[in-house]
Amino acid sequence: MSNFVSVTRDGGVAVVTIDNPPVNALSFHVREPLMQALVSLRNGPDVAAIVIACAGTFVAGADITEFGKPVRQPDLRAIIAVLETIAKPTVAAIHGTALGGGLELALGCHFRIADSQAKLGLPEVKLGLLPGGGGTVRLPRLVGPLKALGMIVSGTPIGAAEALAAGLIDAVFDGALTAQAVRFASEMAGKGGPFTPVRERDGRLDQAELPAFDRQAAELAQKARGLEAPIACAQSVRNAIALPFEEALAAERELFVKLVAGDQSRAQRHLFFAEREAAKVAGKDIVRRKIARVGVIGAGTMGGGIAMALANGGFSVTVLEATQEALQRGLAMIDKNYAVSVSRGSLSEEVKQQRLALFKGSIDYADLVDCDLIVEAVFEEMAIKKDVFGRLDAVAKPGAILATNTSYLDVNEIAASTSRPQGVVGMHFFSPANIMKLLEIVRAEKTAPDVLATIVELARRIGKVPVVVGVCHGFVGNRMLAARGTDSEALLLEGATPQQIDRVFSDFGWPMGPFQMGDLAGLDIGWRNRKARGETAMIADTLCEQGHFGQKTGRGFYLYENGSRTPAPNPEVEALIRDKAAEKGIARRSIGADEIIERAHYPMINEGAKILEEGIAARASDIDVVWVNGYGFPVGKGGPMFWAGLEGLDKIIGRLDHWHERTGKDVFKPAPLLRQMAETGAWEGVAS
Ligand code: 3H9
Repeated sequence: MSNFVSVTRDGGVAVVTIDNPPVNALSFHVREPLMQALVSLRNGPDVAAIVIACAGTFVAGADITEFGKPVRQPDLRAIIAVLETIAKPTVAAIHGTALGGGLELALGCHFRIADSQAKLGLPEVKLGLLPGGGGTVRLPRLVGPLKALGMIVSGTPIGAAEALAAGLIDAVFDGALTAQAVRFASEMAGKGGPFTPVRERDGRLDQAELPAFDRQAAELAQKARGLEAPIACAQSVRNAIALPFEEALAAERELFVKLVAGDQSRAQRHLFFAEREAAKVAGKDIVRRKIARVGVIGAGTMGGGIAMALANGGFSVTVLEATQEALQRGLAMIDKNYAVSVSRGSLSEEVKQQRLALFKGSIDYADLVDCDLIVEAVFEEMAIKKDVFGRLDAVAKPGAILATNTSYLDVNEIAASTSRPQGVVGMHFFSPANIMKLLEIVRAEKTAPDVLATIVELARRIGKVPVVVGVCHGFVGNRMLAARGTDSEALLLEGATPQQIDRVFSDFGWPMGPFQMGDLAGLDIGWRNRKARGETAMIADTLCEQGHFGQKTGRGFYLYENGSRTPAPNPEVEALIRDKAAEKGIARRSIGADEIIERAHYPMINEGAKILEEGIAARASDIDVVWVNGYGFPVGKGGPMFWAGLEGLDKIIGRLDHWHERTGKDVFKPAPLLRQMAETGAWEGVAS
């Protein structure tokens, strides 16, 4: 008996219960007593069957904090090996989540039964890994190779009903699960066996399926965009079909060991913990405000998306617009967006109707009087925002939280336009707001701690990844984005082309490069911002002056002929770049990928260091969470600050010095914190 694993008896059935909160990870202190319990029950003369159950939730996987440290025996594979030597029926009783090593443990049992709400999956790929406890070789034996491939490469868990239909589990029960498992186990014991372990069930592994399997695996590999884990997952499931069990199992181990020690998995594990860390705000015991009804001001693209995100989290939403016409247009767009989800099969008609029933439209501020939270998403201009907040101040009930969705403006100034700055906070959603995960929560000078804590909790409830940031122009994300783009035009003038720069970005792992991105978002947006700040960008400004705003006008840095969304090189842009370079007397030269990487990415890291210095972000890992979830920074590189550690801080500082000397631009001047961290080795902690 241990604190973490206990054994009780119910007639001839032994129930082994794992209790290692919060998620029953298979830490060493669980594995050791679990192994002892199984060994002793295996030969126990009066034990007819064994149930493995859990307190709280079924096992959610190996203990991720143990990765990268020496493995302490018994490891999970040894435990499963012992399970498979047990001749009596073994039953996993699954409720909550059976994930990763948890599902692998269950696959070591003869039978699996589950609660109807249970979720089962092998999400290791999301940590840059493959299932390393035999999951890739056992799962295909139960559900078939193609289904296993889909589950393992996506990492997405399935529900109990689907698991039953696929053959992963043997029965679904509602109510007292352990009692059902005991009944099930004694029934099986009554049948007398022999009971076949999963490893010996080869019926569903058909060599003839290999060509179809390879086709599907090749498609998945294309989508992996430089990530090693999805490829390794597919290879390992293929081994399950092509190799004898033991050989396939050994090959899986080899791949796991390689991945777990690699930079990509380290990066993805860093992000797993970084996201959870970012969601913790100081003062765990702060009482949150109650949020039931929310208001959203503005039903344009952003306001509509925010309203949908909130309704998807179960909140009643009052959408406010300036005119009936704008309101109807906005509500119709929301309806249409849900209809698209229904047509794609990701939402049922019934759920769509439930969501729509949560919306109420209005053109009268007085209708916001019941709202506990009001999110403003109107035009990005200080005077307009202040006007809106003045009106809100007049109608909102005491204690209501007033949030602005500004992406650049000073939230302190917005808060000061009300009589209750302590109730004002920034909620910077990313477009499309109903899809994108990131939520920058802007803590203004006077934002009350309970307001902040309430919004962080609400963000989690609506499925967002929250990061608390301080007030500055562009907050964490857009401020670093500006730093990333500072030298883009110089690169063009000195010899690079938009397509060359974009290719370097996609080879790095970005979903797209900056010029494709600009064309997609609309070049007029940046143009308007630059004009407001008295800034210029020679090439982009010229395109805008000619009426070329990117995809929406069919022409930008690229050509989009006949409504195509695929960018084609634009010879006129290339000519424009050459002309402007000649005008400025710049001799164009060939520019390599390394130079593009460093002139775009190093200033961004430098800006990140300044953001830390100023306390705009609390931790380097918060910055990584912002960039991975809001801007598509490649997960396999762990975010800009983690990647900086991989790249080497000394190298980065050396190159920043070099470019600072050559260009005189501030973005290249190494931040004191960067130098300090390089000297003290403190960055090692950031990148570990
Ligand atoms: C694996 O199994 C490898 C094997 O194939 C091979 C072995 C040889 N370990 O997410 P939450 C912590 S790889 C350690 O906020 P929720 C988490 O950090 C693993 N810690 O809760 C947090 O700590 P804190 C495959 C873990 O209710 C606390 O638990 N499995 C682990 O929103 C609460 O977490 C996975 O990848 C862990 N495995 O969601 C599943 N899991 O409070 C990973 C969680 O100090 N886990 N913690 O910040 C999850 O997806 C979610 O945690 C889960 C619960 C859905 C289970």
